[in-house]
Amino acid sequence: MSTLTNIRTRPLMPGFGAEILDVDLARADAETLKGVVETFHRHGAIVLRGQTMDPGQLTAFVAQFGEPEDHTLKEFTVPGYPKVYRLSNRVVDGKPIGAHNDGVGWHTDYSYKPEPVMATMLYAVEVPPEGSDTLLADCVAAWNALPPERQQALDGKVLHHSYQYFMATREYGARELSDELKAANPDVYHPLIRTHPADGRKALWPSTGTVIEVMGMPKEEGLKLVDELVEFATQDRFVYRHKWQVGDLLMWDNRCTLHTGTLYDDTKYIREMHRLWVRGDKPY
Ligand SMILES: O=C(O)CCC(=O)C(=O)O
Ligand SMILES: [Fe+2]
Repeated sequence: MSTLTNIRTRPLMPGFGAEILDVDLARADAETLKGVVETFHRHGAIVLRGQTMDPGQLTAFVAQFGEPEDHTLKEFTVPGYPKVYRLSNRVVDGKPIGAHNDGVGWHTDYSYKPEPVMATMLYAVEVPPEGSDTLLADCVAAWNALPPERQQALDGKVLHHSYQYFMATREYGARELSDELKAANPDVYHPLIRTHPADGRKALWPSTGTVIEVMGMPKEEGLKLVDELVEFATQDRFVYRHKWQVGDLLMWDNRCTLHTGTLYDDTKYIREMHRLWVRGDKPY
């Protein structure tokens, strides 16, 4: 247990993440909210359980962290709340209300953009009794665990990310992009090793899905390297597994983590999560 700010926390993993205790976000005062934001920046991820937040309250809360970011696929946002995106297998009047299995596979969000989102927030509206855990990998710990000569060989490498490639090839929800989406999402280049602006800590920052090459390496060899690094960073010793309950709010810092959703029996259960994003800056 720790009381670094005005709020009580306990680590999600040794050295990574914090569960924030005794805070009701719907009623929290400005001082408490400041403590929540500070805790987030220090720990890479936060969890608050037992919350009751409607889409308007979620939008107001995420704005404490920065500017809420828009979502790429507008059809899955909550009507009237453009910053709240639904992840769900629920179908209403024959139409899916959300993206299903959107984040299965290790990745960091919006990596196909010049300024990927800083933070992702998920709020559990309805969850299956089993499956659908969300996993977070501590990429600072992964970087620190690499031998110095390996660190030296990797530092400075640049990854080529492509939304078009990602959407055409992903296992769940692959689709051909409209000309409009293609034009709005040109390819981008990001460092493999990312520096956290808050304190200069470095993170191993590969991703799967959007990466099509490592600059300066033959394609196949580069992708093999990325796969190997993702595998390294997502070993159990670096991973926090979140088991969902209704009312949980989980938020992670995309600058220093990788994450993945996991499958569940979607013929038996309904899952509905509300996702919000906070704008980020250019990785370096
Ligand atoms: O559904 C999950 O557990 C993860 C979803 C995800 O990756 C995302 O929303 O960015
Ligand atoms: Fe994601």
